[in-house]
Amino acid sequence: MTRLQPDDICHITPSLADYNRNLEIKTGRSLLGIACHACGMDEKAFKNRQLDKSICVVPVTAGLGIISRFSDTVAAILTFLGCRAAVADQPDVAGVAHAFAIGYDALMMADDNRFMAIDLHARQVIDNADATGRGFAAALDLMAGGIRGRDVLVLGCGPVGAAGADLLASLGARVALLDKDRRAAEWVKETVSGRYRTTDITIEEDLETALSGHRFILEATPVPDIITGTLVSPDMRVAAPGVPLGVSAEAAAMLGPHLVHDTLEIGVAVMAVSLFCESIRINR
Ligand code: 2YH
Repeated sequence: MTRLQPDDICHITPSLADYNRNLEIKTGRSLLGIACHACGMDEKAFKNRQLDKSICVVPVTAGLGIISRFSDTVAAILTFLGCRAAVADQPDVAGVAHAFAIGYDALMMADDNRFMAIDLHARQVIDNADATGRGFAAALDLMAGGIRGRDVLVLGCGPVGAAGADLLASLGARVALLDKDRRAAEWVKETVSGRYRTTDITIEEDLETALSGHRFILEATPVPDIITGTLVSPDMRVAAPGVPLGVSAEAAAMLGPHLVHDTLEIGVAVMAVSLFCESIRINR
């Protein structure tokens, strides 16, 4: 798993409004709209109910330690979405205790391996990798104008790609999987096929061949630049949650508005909406 670097995230807070506008141009929906779409949630209903919720972001010193601006940036994204969010004034256990004592509704915290949101009322846990996969799959569905019945290629069958493949299959896409470890692709195929009782999940063997046969791509590998300019076609739509970006600079320029990529925003937005969806369900 890629550990985020300060350079991956330092641009996020000052450019949230621009990023949001760009998402609207690319997908027709805002950051919150994409997150609601990933959760099968009506955006208006969500907006009306979420405003009284508070989230505490707790810095974590374990492992390789604090990433400069990580917690601030997560809190800024949550605030941008309309949540009441703040960073705990102490890290680790003291920060968790502070969040309980103050009465926050949820926590967000990350170490080197996992980034989780924890609902302190409903005891629900949301994983960032799962949320990120679902969020970018939702963005791809929107860019495609509906993915039902279409062929989608998922590159990378780790937790992000697996979650993306799952949502795409649930939306009725025919999903082709490619991973350098064929067993990872087989596992996702088996799991998703079983869940949705579909025979529309296949495995590809070769990147070039797979890309030449697909317009809609979920790029969820941690490998930089695997989609080069020569592999891009003018009608492609690419959602790329992978860090570092798996699309070369030349390919990204060719794709222009048909590429969605970020390092934190969509994943955090889907985590927030997932938390509050569950609260809405439970409070009914
Ligand atoms: O970057 C990471 C992990 N690779 C998980 C990311 C999941 N997409 N973690 C961030 C660590 C943050 C640090 N402990 C802090 O500043 O609190």
